Amino acid sequence: MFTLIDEQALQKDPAQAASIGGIVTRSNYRIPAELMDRLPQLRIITTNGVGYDGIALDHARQRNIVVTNTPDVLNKAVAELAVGLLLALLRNLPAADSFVRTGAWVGSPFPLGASLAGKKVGIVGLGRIGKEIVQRLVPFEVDISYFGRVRQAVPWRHFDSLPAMARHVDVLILSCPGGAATRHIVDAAVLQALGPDGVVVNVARGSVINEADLCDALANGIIQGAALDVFDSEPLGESSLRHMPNVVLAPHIGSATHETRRQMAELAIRNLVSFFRTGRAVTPVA
Ligand code: 8YV
Repeated sequence: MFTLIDEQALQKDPAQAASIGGIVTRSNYRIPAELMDRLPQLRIITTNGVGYDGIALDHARQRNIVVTNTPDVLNKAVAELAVGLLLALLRNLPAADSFVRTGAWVGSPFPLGASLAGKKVGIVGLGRIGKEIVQRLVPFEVDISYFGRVRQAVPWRHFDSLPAMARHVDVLILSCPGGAATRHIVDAAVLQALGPDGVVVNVARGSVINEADLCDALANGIIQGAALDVFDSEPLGESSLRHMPNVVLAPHIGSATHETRRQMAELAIRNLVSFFRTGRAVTPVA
C-alpha cells in the first residue's frame, strides 16, 4: 500500500520529495518547518512515540498537516522503567552488580543504600504515564505529591509551585511532556530545594532538566543522585554524568520492550492506513 522512501534515498534523489504524502518518525528526530516545506504533498506526520516535541506542530497546523502519536500503549513500559530506575538508584544496583562480578565483595561489605518505603515522592506531570507510575509506587508505601497547573480529582497532594514541591519531597520523578512549556523547569533553584538527600528520576525529556545545573548539583552534593533515561543530546556523548558514582544511566529505553514497541508500531501504521483510507487518523495529537 505504501512506498517507503528513507532519508538517504531522499538525499540521493531530492526529486522524490514531490511525491511524499506522509512522514513516519520517532522522538529521536526533528521535523522542522523547513522539512515540511520541502514536501508539497505532505498530509500526515506519524510519530512512533507519545512525545511530539521534535515536530514543528504550529507549522503543521498552518499547513493542515495531521500529526499523530502513539499514546497509552507505552504507559506501562515507561512506568516500569521509572520504578526500576528509582530502585536501582536507591540501592545502587549497577555498582552492586559489578561489586559481585569483580570479586570486590570478598574484601569488604557493600555500602548501605536507601529504602523507598516511607519516602515522599513528587511527580512532575501527573498525566497518563505519571498516573501509571503512581499506581506502581503506592504498594511501596510512599507519600505521593504532584506538580501541575491543574489540581486533579486524585487523592495526592497538589503543588502549583515546583520549588515548593521539591522542598517537600525526597524523590522527584519527571514524566511530563517535553517542549517549550517544560524546558529547564528543573533548574538550580529546584535542585537546591530538593536538597542533599533528594534524588531525581527523569523518564520525560532531557530538556526538562537544565543538565549543567544537574551536573553541578550532583558533583557538589546539592542533591544525592539521579537516574536518567533521557538527555539533552542523545546518544549521550562525553559528559561528566558518565563518570559520576551517584547516577544511574539508561539509553532512552522507556518504551523499549518487544511488547510495547510492537504495539506502538501497529498504532503508527493504523494511523497511516486510516488517514489515507478515510481522511481520519486514529490518534491525532490535540
Ligand atoms: C521513544 C519516546 O524514544 O514515546 C516517546 O515519546 O520518547 C519513546 O517512546 C521513541 O519515540 C520510540 O521510537
